[in-house]
Formats: sequence, C-alpha cells, structure tokens
Amino acid sequence: MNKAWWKESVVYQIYPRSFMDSNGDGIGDLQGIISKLDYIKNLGIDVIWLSPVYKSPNDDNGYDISDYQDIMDDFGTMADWEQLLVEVHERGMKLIMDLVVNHSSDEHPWFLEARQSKDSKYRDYYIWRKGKNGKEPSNWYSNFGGSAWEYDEATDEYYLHLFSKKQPDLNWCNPSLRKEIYNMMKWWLEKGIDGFRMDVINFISKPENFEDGDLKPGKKYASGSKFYRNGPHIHDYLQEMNREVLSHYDVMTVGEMPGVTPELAKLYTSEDRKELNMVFQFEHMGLDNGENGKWDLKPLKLADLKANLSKWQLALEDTGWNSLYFNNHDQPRSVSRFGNDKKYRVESAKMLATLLHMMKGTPYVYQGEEIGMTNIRFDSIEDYRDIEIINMFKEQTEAGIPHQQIMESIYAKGRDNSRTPMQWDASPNAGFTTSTPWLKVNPNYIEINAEAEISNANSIYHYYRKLIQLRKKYDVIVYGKYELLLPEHQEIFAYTRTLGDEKLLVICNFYEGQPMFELPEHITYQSAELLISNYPEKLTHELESIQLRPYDASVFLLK
Ligand code: TEU
Ligand code: CA
Repeated sequence: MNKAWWKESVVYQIYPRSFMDSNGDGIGDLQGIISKLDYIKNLGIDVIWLSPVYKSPNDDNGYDISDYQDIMDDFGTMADWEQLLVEVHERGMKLIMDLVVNHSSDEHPWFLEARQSKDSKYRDYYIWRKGKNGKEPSNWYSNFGGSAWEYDEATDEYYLHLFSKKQPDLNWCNPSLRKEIYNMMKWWLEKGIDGFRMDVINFISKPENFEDGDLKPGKKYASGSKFYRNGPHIHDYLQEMNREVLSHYDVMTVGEMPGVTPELAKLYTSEDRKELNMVFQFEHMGLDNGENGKWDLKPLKLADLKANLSKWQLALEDTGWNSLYFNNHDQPRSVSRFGNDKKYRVESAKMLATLLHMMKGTPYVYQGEEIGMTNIRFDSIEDYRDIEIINMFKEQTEAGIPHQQIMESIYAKGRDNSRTPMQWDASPNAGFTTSTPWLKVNPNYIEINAEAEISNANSIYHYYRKLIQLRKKYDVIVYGKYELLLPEHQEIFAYTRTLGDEKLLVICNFYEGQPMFELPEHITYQSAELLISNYPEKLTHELESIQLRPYDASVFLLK
C-alpha cells in the first residue's frame, strides 16, 4: 500500500456560517475562522475542509453558487480568504475547498444567460428538455421535494434540478462546460489550496434520455437516483478532470457519493485509475432510515453497523481508500443519533470517536463533534433554516402527517441539528456572535462549550486530541489490516488492526449495558499496553475476560 499524506491526515470540516462570527452580524465568517485556527491546530488537525464560501444567494447555504471565483459578502472578501490560506499553511495545516459542480445557482451568469434564449451559448451548460404529455420530462423528484424539473415559460422548456429549483444541474455532456470547470479548479489550485471535497460528484453524468422512475403508490414523483447516480460517463469525466487538472498538483480529493457501493468505490479510488483519492459513502448513514427514507425513523441495529463498516474496511483493504465519518453538515449529531446525549454523553461520544478513529481510512471531524455537541429541538418550525427541513415540513403537512410526527423526524434527522452555532464558551450565544445568530444556539452551550472542554483534562476534546496523537504515533492505525471480532455480539463492536508484529485491539461497548468481553482464542499476545480508554480508572484485569462499563471504549497495543 503506497503511503500518502492524505492517508495519514485527520480532517476538520468547517461549516463557515456557524463557526465564528467576527463582525457582529450573526453569521460566521472568514476572519472568525482565522481567529480559531490555533484551536483547530491544537486539536492535532492536519487538513481543513471548508464548506462553500463562494458568492451565493444562500438558498442552500452556499451549495448554490453564483460566482465560483469570488467570496460571499456574508463571509468577507477574497483578501480575507487569502489571509486564511496563509495562516492555515503557516500552522502546518492544509486547506481543501468544496467543489460544487453538479449544479450552480440559478443566479449564476451562465444560467441567467441560458434561460434568456435557446440560442444562448450557455444554453447547453444546463439540462433543458421539452415537457412530455403536458407534464415534466420525467417523474423524478428533487432531493428537496417536488419535481426535479422546473418549467421555464420564456423558452417553453423545463430545466433539471436534483436539488432546489435555484440549483439547476450543469450539463457535463458539454465539453465547453467541463473546460470552464477545469479552468476554475486550476484558478483555485494556483492560489495554493491543497485539494477538493466534491459535492455529489457521482451525480454529474446524466443519461441522454430521461426515463421515469418507479412510482410508489399514491406518490406523484419517483426517485431518479438509479439513473443519475454513477451515470454512464462518470469515470470518463473524473479521469479527464484528473488528467487536465488534479494530476498537476499534490492534492487530496474526496468525492461525496450518495449511493456509492464498495465495488464502485474501488473504481473511483484505486490509485491506478487516477480518479479520486477517497469517497464519502452513505450506507452507514442510511441504516436508521425506514423504507421511506431518512424521515421514516428506524432504530439503528449494531449488527447492521458492524456488518456495514466491516464490509467497507475489507472491500478497500488493498484497493482504494476509506473516508471515516459519523458527522457532517447534512447529518444529525452522532452522540444524539448513535450514542446517548443524556446520562452518558461524554462516554458515548468518546466511544463513537474511538470506534471510528481506530479504523483504516482518513477520519473527518465535523465542527463541534470534538466537544460533544448534540442535536437541537426547536419548538417551532419557524426557528429552522434548512431548505430541506422547510420543504419537508410543508410537503408532509400538506400530506396530512401529524405535526408531532413531522417534528420528531426533524428532531432526529434534520440537517440544522449540525448547523447550530459552534459553542465556544458560556457567554451569550456561546461566544459565537455578539448579535442575533442566523440560527439559534443550542441552549446547552452553558455546559457544553470549547472553553469548558479545554480546561477539563478528561473532556471529549482532549480525548479526540489523544486519538489523533495515537494515529501519528502508530502506523498500525493508519495501515494495519482490519479484522472484526465477535461478529454476532449484539452490544460489543470489537476489532483488531494488524501490521507486522503489532496488533491493535479495539473494544467498544455500544450501549449502556455491562456485557462481558471475552477475548477470542485466536488473538494471542505476549504483552498488552492500554493506549486509551474513556474511563479514567485503569483496567485492572487480564484481557481474556473484561466486564465492560456503559459505552466502554478501550484500545490496547498487543505485541
Ligand atoms: O449533499 C448531497 C446529499 O446527498 C444531501 O442531499 C444529503 O443526502 C441529504 O442532505 C441528507 O438528507 C450535498 C451537500 O453536502 C448538501 O449540503 C447540499 O444540500 C447538497 O449536496 C446539494 O448541493
Ligand atoms: Ca459575520
């Protein structure tokens, strides 16, 4: 397995709107980020992934871009961004930017021109089709509700938008469009960035003909994902992007790929194919979805998580590379979702971090995860800001679903759970802003905040620091072979990592019970050193049989 800096790195994701407000307008900004770089550095972070900061009308909080080469006024100026890059590099960290090129904003000049006339040179930068029998060109729904097609009266055609209607999909079949994207990427790379996170990049290859999806009873629209995910030319485009752009720089790339499978991920990330370094897969993020998707709540079964994460560890063992995450700006906070954010918030947050960070792949820490921030429960829908939540609330209310049921779905899975402002200290608004925040702060900031975490040696923050330090110290964590232990156990998630004569033994109790851990007989060792545990008391027993405590997590180095 080839070594690489992005295989040995830990990445910190910043959602700029909610990270730190420096100018008192209630919105996070670039100078705010600069003021917190030492905090990130002290955590042990190597790479920062910055969610979009480009000019945008913020229909989808920056994932709808109207100028790919300028900074959103809310966040500051290009000079602020240049200063951020210098200061990130000065601290020995790297910066990757968010590349959102499956779609632009409908306020991008390309689209403004394209919708003027069918003869516009930009018309085919987007995907236009005539209606069919007085309806949309296909029955696909948008990821944000309603049809994926918007009728444009001026030219009597529909344009495709897999997300909001203010996010028209770009037409990657058009070589002129692809060239514009590659030039924009080079422009940023020439400024010195260290790579890209690529938004729904496996959606960019659309079929020539748009067939209807399978309608579920009573539904007006159907999923088109089997047609647009991993489409016919996706590998051609990624290999062209690599040839034209990426291969000329020492960069890291991670493709966000809803619907990617391990087999496909091998194609996207095996080094000899020269496409991407790694992908964000979503299978583990869907294990608590019912058959009707994310809002249809289903409890997670540990057996499913063990099987899924192990499948990915083994599938990419020798080919390609995994990204490791439980949190990001689209997912609810893992300590609330998979852990226990009440009685055992600290233990379960540390257990989840141990489980993830000791696996093979590049770990991603999402802002606030390192201090155990939790989900939010706003009483009123008026307090929510996410377009996905707002559209779902409207759609489900119109469908007659009971209000409380809708709110419980939002409480469990809404994206604003992870977008409440970063909790820096116990001062008003958690020290995030001196004015009214764009999205309310979680009221638990009084006890859950970075300042309190930093001053407590046994905090989640310091536990993350130790986990990250371990990764720097032991190659077995980065490159060791993964083996799941006790596959049938319903409460314990245990595995080993092996590299040469070193073996890491990771034992996580996923619940508040106190099961016995019995070391499988084939695991032999001469010496065992406890590297980290989420319980301060030292384990005073042999490894062969351990009475675990609630959400117990321990890592041993066996030789
Ligand atoms: O997310 C793509 C995506 O699949 C999300 O729609 C995710 O599945 C959903 O939010 C979970 O309910 C990317 C960005 O991360 C997201 O913030 C954007 O809204 C979306 O693309 C469109 O750019
Ligand atoms: Ca601000």
